[in-house]
Amino acid sequence: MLQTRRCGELSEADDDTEQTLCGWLQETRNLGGIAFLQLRDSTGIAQLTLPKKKVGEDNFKVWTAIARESTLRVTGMVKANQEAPNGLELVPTELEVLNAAATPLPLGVVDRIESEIETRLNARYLDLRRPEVAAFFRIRAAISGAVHDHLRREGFLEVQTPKIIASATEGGTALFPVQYFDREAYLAQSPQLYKQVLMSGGLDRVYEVGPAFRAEEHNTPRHLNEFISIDIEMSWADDDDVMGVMERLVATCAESVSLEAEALTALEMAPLEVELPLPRITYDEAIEIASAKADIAWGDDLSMEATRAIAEQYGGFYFITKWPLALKPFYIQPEGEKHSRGFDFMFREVEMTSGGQRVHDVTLLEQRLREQGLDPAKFGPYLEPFRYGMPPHGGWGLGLDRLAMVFSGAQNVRECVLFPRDRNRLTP
Ligand code: AMO
Repeated sequence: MLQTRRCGELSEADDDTEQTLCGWLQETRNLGGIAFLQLRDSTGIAQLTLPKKKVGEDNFKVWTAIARESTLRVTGMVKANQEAPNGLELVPTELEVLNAAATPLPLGVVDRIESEIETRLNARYLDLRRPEVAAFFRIRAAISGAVHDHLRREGFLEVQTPKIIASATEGGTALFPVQYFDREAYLAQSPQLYKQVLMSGGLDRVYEVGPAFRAEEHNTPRHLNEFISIDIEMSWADDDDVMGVMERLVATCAESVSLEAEALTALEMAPLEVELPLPRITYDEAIEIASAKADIAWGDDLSMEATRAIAEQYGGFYFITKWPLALKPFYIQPEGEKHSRGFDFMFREVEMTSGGQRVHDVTLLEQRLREQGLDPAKFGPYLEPFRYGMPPHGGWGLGLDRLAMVFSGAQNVRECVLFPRDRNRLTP
């Protein structure tokens, strides 16, 4: 390694030892006879103290003129100093500029001025140097780790399905076409049909964490054109069973996030508490609650206004179950004439997940395709496994980006995505 300690790792035990640190020059305070430089890496900040007499006139001049956010490698003696942050300072004997930062910076790293999110995303590499921005990705990684651990513990097998596909999964719109040699193909909107085929394959419980692409025109704080979808599919199970997996998974995520004390502090965020079981209200009940506050009738999709009214009663995470059949995709199991075994999982007014019990009877599935204006002939490879022994099954799809957003208290999903893809953004 280029360094012997990381900046945030200097401790009393290092007093009077020679150490080498690497990091970004955050700030220089030149008082004439002495200067203080702050060196930062992902673990924290170390103070470099430059007494002019000790480091020499020439070094002093050169070292105090280095541009902010340049990368440095510094060697020197560590000294206890009550006045230094963390009670320690390093007096350099050698200081090498590894890479000088040009000026001015496209985005301030320590400046108090709040920059627009678009400016920040354009200079994401600088934005990420701020601990309160990096914190979003520590929370996101904690959630992602918890998802894998939890689902494996519940016996789910991790799978990967193709992202270049021949036909739509979530209805005909919102597909990105790609040129596949001499044919037209599409980017996958969801692993939906593949994960169902795997149930016929006898894999029983599968999960996938992977990208999903939606050519939607939406430009909201919750929508992306590329997002990470956490999908499960489970055989011999109904909607209730997969909602159970969902709520236990969210409780595990909450536990993992609560261990990220530093990130939560940087975000000024109290950890979310999840107490099981989570409320389950039916769509019919939801409409009753919402219609008192919003202009809405049975059969309508739930607007933000409607879900806000429901969230007033249910607060954090909750399920809305048994949606009208007409509002759910063809693969969701009907219940009675008008209802379905489809559900949404919400956090306040934000939809986190949709899922349900699936149709496993091929005649009904073909009928449902036709009812939704889709041609069963175009779904050949998807329908075939349903003719040769398909178990009853259910599953759901959960947006990792939205999960990270609510667990980190972000107001915009883009905060929790390194390089978001939205209606206007294709770079960086
Ligand atoms: P759905 O289309 O509701 O369901 O997507 C599931 C979850 O994925 C997330 N999500 C998005 N996140 C960010 N930007 C978007 N544009 C976006 N679209 C969806 C949301 C949403 O709840 N096949 C079904 C799932 C299933 O039944 O198993 C599906 O894809 O958090």
